Amino acid sequence: MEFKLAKSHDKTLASLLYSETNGGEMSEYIPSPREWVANQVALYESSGGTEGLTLRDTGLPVIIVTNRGNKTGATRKTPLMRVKDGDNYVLVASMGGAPKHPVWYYNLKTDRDVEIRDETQVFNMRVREIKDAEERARLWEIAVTAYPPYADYQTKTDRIIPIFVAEPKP
Ligand code: F42
Repeated sequence: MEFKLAKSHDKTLASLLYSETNGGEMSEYIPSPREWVANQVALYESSGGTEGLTLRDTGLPVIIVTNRGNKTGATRKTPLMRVKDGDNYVLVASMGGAPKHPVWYYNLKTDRDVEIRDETQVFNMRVREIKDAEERARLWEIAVTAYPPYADYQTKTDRIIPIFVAEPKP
């Protein structure tokens, strides 16, 4: 019984999130399979960006990146730490220093158009992966200042943690 209630609530919430972010365009929203992540997205978005704004008890701010799945075409929503460089957002594919890139990394490589929700503000942006070593070093410093554990994550993995910058669409 409880399970059924939870499911039907999820469905309502999913369609709410869908209509909020896609303005009616047909695209199914598939929540993250990680419950704590899906819950943060649900709270953040259903409150219009007034609740669920930080990573657990760190007090550090989070944004929600909405993008398209590269195989399903579905709407995906990924909370990330808020790292700003002027008006741009820096997206760090750290996944806690795991050995593999997060799936959203491949989604953003395929479709560079994203929506970024930063609390009550929503921006349509386009991402580009940072390949230039100097540019990456500058943005990495900004990222580690905003969220110091990124430095530990980099020591845990052999991969170079990818960074995207999200810029306002031209
Ligand atoms: N992750 C970070 O990497 N960096 C951060 O700064 C960060 C901050 C953060 C703050 C709050 C919070 O709640 C979470 C935070 N996370 C951060 C975790 C982040 O939100 C992601 O959960 C994490 O990076 C893992 O991303 P992921 O894309 O690998 O997610 C997995 C669990 C996932 O959702 N997998 C899906 C699945 O069903 O297994 C795949 C979803 C998908 O995109 N599928 C594609 C499609 O077409 O729909 C196909 C993908 C393919 O290529 O096969």
